[in-house]
Amino acid sequence: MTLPLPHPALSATDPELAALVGAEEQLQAETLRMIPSENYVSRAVLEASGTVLQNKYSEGYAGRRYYEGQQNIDQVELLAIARAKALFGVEHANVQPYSGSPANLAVYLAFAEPGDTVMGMALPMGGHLTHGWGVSATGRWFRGVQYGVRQDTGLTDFDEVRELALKERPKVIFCGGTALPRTIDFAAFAEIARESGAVLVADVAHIAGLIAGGAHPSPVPHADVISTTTHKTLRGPRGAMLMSREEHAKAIDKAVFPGLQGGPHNQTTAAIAVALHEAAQPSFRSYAASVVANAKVLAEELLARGFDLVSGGTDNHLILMDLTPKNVPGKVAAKALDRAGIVVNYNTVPYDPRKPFDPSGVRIGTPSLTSRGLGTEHMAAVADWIDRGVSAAGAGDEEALAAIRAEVAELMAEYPAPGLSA
Ligand code: DSN
Repeated sequence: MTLPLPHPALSATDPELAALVGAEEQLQAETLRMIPSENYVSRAVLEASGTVLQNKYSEGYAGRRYYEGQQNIDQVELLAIARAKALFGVEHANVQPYSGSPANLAVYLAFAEPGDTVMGMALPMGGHLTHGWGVSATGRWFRGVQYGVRQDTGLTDFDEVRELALKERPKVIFCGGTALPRTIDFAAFAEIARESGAVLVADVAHIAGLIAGGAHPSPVPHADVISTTTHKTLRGPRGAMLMSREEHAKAIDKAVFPGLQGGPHNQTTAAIAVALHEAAQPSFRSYAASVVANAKVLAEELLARGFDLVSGGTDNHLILMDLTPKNVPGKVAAKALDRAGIVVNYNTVPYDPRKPFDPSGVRIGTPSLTSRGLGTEHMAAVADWIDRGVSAAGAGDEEALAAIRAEVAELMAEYPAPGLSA
């Protein structure tokens, strides 16, 4: 399939917008996309999210809606729920949250009152805004207490987590985050949550696809609630799900609707159902294993080139690099790599002396490149490009960046992206 993809109605009605979509297709096709929370969805997922399901209001749940005409919508939502339950082995699934932040807000609404103490990993340590960080509503409306990682190992300090939980007695403890390169020990968090009387929420947004594909341990049966987006390693549309034991089903459903949201985005629910179907296929297990294998080899290749990796490497899809020893700030490196056709994001590293908008680190990951079919044999080249790109960033060498961009585009042309190819 040649790019841009045909969008005949859009091109006829709004050529200006169609041109932007076409340019984005081109950009996604010719660059090496390494933001660990991004991916490529299949044509099937894209098609499902662009259907007339868009036209329907469906406040409520299947069989209990506030609008008529739900004959098909109920089936769509029930299908998505059944597939989520089967794939993750959970008793209850709510597929209506609009995205990860609303999903997490619904959890607070279900289990805490304003002013209650809640606990999660601090954002600069690898947590998420919605895990009680100060600038987020969750840190303003609740009393957020935050744990981190050890400075010497970059790993969760469970003694600190336990001590804090027993001292502060939070209503809710979140585990998981956005910049965690290591396996999450759900059992250890569950023990602490039990001891301190908290509800344990596993936010597995980053690793949901790895869990579904058997490449990361499951939070079932340790966590009371599992929160996830659907568009990262799970390779679905931009959306979210909350899963739990049956005992929490009512509280969660009530919190999502009518507690927090209005009508579910039915076109997204349909696309989630498709993604869950895809994730249940044997090929998805190979995909998940390859994401991790690629990340591990890439980490080794980067270490061999003198990069400092938080925690010394990775167990999953994500690598967090501290560029301090390279004398290049994370933002400078990320912007230069972008010009070189390698799309990453600048990121704080634990105990970062620099500011979040100008931090020391860069966060990279392998979900997207693995979706295109790149394997461990390509990771030396990827590490080389990153190494040359970071050096060029430090030296202000635009020619070197342009040369990398051409090499990247050449390889990408050989590995068409799902959704952008036939
Ligand atoms: N924005 C997501 C990420 O990049 O990890 C988290 O919400």
